[in-house]
Amino acid sequence: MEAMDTTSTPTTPLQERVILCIGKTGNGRSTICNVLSETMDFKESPNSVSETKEHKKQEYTIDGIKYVIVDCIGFGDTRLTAQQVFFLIADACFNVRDTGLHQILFVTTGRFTEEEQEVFNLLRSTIFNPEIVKYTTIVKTRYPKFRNPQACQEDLDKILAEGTDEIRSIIQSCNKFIHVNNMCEDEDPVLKARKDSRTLLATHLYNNCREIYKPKELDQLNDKIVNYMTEAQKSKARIDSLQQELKDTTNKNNSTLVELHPELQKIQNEIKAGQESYKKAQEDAARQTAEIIIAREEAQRARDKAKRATEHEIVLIQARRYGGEGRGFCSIQ
Ligand SMILES: Nc1nc2c(ncn2[C@@H]2O[C@H](COP(=O)(O)OP(=O)(O)OP(=O)(O)O)[C@@H](O)[C@H]2O)c(=O)[nH]1
Ligand SMILES: [Mg+2]
Repeated sequence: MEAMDTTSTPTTPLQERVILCIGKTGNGRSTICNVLSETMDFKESPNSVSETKEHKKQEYTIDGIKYVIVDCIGFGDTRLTAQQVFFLIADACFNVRDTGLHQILFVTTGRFTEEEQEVFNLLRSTIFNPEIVKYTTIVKTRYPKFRNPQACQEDLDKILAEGTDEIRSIIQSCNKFIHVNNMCEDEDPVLKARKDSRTLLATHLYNNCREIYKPKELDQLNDKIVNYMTEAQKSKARIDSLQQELKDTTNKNNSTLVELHPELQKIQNEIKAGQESYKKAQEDAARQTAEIIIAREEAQRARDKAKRATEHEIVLIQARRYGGEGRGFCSIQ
């Protein structure tokens, strides 16, 4: 898959080779830059916290060849919009417009997510042109069997077999697919795996990445970035003004509240007093109602008793009148 393109020219031995490291955040871009340069110049993220906030460009002489290594911002960081990522990647690419570039190292963990496909398409369609695939090496990190060519081939076959047509077309169109395992010092104290990964990458860069890719799209990218920046600046100005407005409104509300505070307190006290007196009135009414019910029941009992006494008296009178003592009549208590 040797790159052949009219926009490319072979590199002379002393000419610098520009390498762009692009990939999803946390996939190991900065680590690859360290591995290639045999330094720790690029900050590696210890956990899932994204470390590379803007692209970093450093020059090195490796095996007698001058390399310019560019560690681009990672995509997939939820704090950045797709547009911001576009701008940041495009900005890094625009940075190499004078020299052109030799190779993009597209760093992946092998699954090739939709996001990775989107960025890949962005590179092909907007930032560069479709020829970029010939200058792109896909680097799969965290592959423990990276030293075993047969295992690497089987892994690649599996990715191709399980992937969509789109993924297959991306991978097959690229310059090469390389497996590495850049373990940190805790995992591999003598960093042997990093040394071996470096040998693989450096050999590939030396042998297969000798041409410079400098498409006209790189010059036009400036206009795209300027337009994008205008939009970005407009959005930023709008956000700043909204934030100021929010701040002013909050301050105003706070001071109004402070002014109204004694008045509010008075109203609150009145509401509270009203609630208490209503509660007391309800309790009084309930108590009075209960007293009335009890009084009515007592009156009813007294009336019943008087009635019974009267009836008893009548029975006694009738008994005396008709010669009996009332025996045989019901007795009323
Ligand atoms: N085992 C193993 N660990 C790796 C490999 N590559 C990277 N790491 C570790 O993964 C973590 C993230 O690596 P980075 O190089 O910082 O990732 P990045 O893509 O630059 O991430 P951001 O800049 O944060 O977006 C670090 O702790 C690395 O040590 C690998 O191939 N194998
Ligand atoms: Mg990084």
